[in-house]
Amino acid sequence: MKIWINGKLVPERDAKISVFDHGLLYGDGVFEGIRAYNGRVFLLDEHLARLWDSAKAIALNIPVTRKSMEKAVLETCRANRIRDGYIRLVVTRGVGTLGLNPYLCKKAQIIVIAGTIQLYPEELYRNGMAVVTVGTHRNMTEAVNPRIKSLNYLNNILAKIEAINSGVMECILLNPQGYVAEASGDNIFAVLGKTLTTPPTWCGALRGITRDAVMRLAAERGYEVREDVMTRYDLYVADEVFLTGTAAEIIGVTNIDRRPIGSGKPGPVTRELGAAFAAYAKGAGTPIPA
Ligand code: PXG
Repeated sequence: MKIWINGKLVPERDAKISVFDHGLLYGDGVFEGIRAYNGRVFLLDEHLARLWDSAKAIALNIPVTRKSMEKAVLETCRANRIRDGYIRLVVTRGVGTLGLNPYLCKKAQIIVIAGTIQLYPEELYRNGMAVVTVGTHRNMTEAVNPRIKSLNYLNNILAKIEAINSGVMECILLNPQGYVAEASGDNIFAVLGKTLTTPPTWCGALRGITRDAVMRLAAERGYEVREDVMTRYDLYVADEVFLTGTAAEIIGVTNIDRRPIGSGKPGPVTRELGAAFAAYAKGAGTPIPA
């Protein structure tokens, strides 16, 4: 595998960063997870816009232009012969001292990895997934704002540990007020009749790029799409619940805290939007050069 690191493509064994990088020492940096479908990088502009916004929020200056970052992503895909894959774009604060001060870090480091990902086993996409709500709350918006896609994922990892320890693969995090925020690496939707509801970002949800795409596709298909405050009750009584994310794509949730959701199988709306998303993803995106 060839890795892009600071302007060069190098073999995996040479792709190394300093132990003084604040990305490692403090989780100080930002990232994106992006998919490629059918030889195209899906919604690359949207991912780069979010990366730049995350960087701005943590006062991190990305030392290249958006255009050259786009080139780095496409070049890394080309070098690894990616047609369908998963791209991890990481910007760290860079090498600094043994102290928090980010302004002492010389230069942000840019890393692009192009490989593959499978988040959940295929069987769960067919039959639906069981999840639990967990005791670890989503960060409050005035701490590390959940809208920032930062390298600091311990909050999500602590939640994920609780899920796995209770025998399921994914969890739902509530915000400090007890309202539904999102899953550990996915957004959440509930379907009731012809209405889709997802928590607003101020409740502690990342503005997911898959979330945005699904909201658009659902509206085009005549569903009412709302962002509204949600409690666990709204999930328990929904006809269908599904999660969205770049890595997860669209996956039905059929059991929450031991309550079966709807029929206990992925419902018709989840399947319709899953198919619509797959069709859209195949045709959209920035072509990877041959
Ligand atoms: N919420 C959070 C907290 C995320 O990290 C999403 C929602 C979905 O957003 P997109 O833009 O991808 O639709 C994410 C992104 C993993 C993993 O291994 C998941 C993400 C990123 C990196 C790894 O589960 N999800």
